[in-house]
Amino acid sequence: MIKPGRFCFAITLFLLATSFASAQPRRKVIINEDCSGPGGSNLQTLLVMIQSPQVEVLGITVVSGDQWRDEEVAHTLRLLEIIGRTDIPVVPGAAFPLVRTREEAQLWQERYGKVAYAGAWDERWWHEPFVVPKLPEGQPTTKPSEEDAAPFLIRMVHKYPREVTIYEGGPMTNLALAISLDPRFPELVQELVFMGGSLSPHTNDPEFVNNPRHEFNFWFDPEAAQIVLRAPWKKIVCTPVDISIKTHLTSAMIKQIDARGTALGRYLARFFQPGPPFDYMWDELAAAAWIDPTIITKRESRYMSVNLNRGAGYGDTLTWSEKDKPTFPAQPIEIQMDFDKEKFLSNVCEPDGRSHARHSLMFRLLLRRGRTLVAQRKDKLLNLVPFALRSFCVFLGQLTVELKLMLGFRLFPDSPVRLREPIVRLLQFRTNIACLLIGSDGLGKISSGPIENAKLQVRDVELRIEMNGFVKQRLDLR
Ligand SMILES: [Ca+2]
Repeated sequence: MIKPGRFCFAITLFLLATSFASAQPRRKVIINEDCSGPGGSNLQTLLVMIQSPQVEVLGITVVSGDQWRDEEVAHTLRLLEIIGRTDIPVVPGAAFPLVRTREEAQLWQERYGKVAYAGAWDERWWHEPFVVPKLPEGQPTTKPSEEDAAPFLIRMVHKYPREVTIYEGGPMTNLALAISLDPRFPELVQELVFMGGSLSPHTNDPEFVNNPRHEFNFWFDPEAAQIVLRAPWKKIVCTPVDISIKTHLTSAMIKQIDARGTALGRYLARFFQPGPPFDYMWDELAAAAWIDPTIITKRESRYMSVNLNRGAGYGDTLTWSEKDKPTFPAQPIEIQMDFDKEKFLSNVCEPDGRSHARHSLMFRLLLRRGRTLVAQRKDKLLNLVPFALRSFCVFLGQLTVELKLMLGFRLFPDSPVRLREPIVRLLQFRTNIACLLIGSDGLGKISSGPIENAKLQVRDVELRIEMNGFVKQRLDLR
């Protein structure tokens, strides 16, 4: 039984935590990403950014790359539902590269050799561009933004001139389009941070061993990369293949994440694919290094471009030093070459055996769920409400299972109610424990009393609350 006093105390704690979190201005970022999923480097990068208390994600602009855009948009929407951050706009961008096509890329491979990985074009999982296969993590009910990525990017940097970082983790098509529409776009951006390019990675990975200058994001849309790299950004930071392939998300780490028992932990564990090339933390590293630059231990400055000749090197990374650079307009790029593995990835155990008392940056960012939910909108008070309610419901969800053992619970399966009623009732009778189970029909059922098997009952449903039309939170209990 939850005592009213304890409930109010919990709410007060949430409010206090919230006010501290919003005391410092957060760094604004737009994440441009080829959001393939479920799980994996692209979506884990969204988590790294969204869950950092120092970061305000203005939006996620999606581009075809690892998968087709529409499928990526669906995976992104679903992930935001799982972590309760549907307030972040998901903005669809380019469905196709500027010039290169799948057919051309196939002919190119017949002539110059097969690439190890071709993203959305890859015949191993090929489907038509606008088909969205059934999502194993569940279909999203939220919708993407009606605005296109390029106008969104331009609008945001005019709204917050020189305050917004553009994080680029995929092919650069959306950025090239934004630059073409508004040549002032790069000047208005604080800095460009991107994962892409390859210099001389030390690896036996078949994707790079014979082609060290080949990298997928550049290869998929070389012309877009060229447009972006020669634009007048204030600062450019590059995370190339060279450093990315030194990162591995291990099964042991996933086990620790899963052990937290959260919906997000379960999601990450369920869709984790061990071993190269799936376990490289390509894009997470670029994001984490922007959040905490001290994890980078070695940097180099180079000039960078892309090979646009339609020969064997089409799409390859070109770099020069200050002394030998060509005469075309270019600017030095900060290239990350090595990082502090301990700080980035390793969890540190306490000497007394309490495991994982101090977690790595990556572990904390992947699992820092629910701490940065608020202060995104002008009316902060309204934002406090879903934060508190959501945290309460997380508590409630856990409590339901625990109470099964201590007191016992029972569902009333024949009493469907509309979404609004249970939560209003919950607020009116704060001492009552209620669990709202929502089926795909949008109807909810209140539970109370003994329950035979809570785990089975809640496995395929989600907890969702709605009040007066403006408070909506959902929690996936799978
Ligand atoms: Ca990516």
